[in-house]
Amino acid sequence: MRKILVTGALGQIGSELTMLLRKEYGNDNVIASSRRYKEGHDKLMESGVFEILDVTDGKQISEIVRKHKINTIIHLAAVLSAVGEANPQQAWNINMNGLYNVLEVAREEGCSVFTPSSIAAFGDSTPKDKTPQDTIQRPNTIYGVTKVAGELLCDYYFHKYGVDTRGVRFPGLISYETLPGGGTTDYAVHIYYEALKSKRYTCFIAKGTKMDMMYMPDALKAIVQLMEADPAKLKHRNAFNVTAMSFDPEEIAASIRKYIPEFELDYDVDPVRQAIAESWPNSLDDSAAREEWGWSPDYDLDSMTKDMLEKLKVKLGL
Ligand code: VAH
Repeated sequence: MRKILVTGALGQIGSELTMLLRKEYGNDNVIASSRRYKEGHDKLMESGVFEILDVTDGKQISEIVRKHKINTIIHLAAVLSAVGEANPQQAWNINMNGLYNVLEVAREEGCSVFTPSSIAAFGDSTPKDKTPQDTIQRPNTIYGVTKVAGELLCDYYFHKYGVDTRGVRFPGLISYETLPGGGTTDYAVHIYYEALKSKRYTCFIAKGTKMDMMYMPDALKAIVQLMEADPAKLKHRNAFNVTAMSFDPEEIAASIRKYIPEFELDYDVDPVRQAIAESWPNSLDDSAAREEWGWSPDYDLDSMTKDMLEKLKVKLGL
């Protein structure tokens, strides 16, 4: 039986993944953890064990893994792209020392590890359209550097020590439960909130800037599907390209206008996040994930927009 520790469990992915895992594996088999407690996660707190955990302290990870007899670590605690550029040293410390500590405990205690990489692991010299699974990876953000290093470190722990490491390269993730924590793709979440609240949005990413995106239900499905995949079929392990759609701000605005015709979009481009976005792919080739573990998304842009607007109306009491 899986006994799972989720790090970063109060973040955009972790807060929803923890609830899904508790439904699939049993409340008592999923331990949520975060560096500090945050308001607004009552159901998560009430439905199972929550531990305060700073992943930069390997001893804390080891104690929690032993205390709860953990055999699977889903490591989500990380600093994202835009916040990382504002504090590269903190990003390196949390993203790299945190992952190293998780892998060391997994090696000592015999745990499997799932940790996501990102399309941020690609840079300007990477082919931008239908970015291949195996290609040039020279990112110029500290977040991207930690993602490439993380992919290589996870591969190393598999080949050197036999630690069952797995992961995907996530595109921008869109969800309505928990706001994203300081990324470049966050505009694609904020735009839905503003469309409902004020029927207008000022976008910090420029017109025509395409990025890969995915609705959160598909991201959660990818995590569980890869975690449970037959290891004999995995030629890749820690960096599967996965995607569901690719759009620019005008295209998501057009999708919103199918439900809110008067929605208006204008721009106030943030040069830092625009530069990051331009260094990332326009679209990914996710055929390796489809072939090796049956990846296939359920949501496209319009079905995501429909569901996001419906769920946010309830959440915002509109
Ligand atoms: C970010 N949401 O914007 C994250 C993600 C591909 C983007 O890694 O930093």
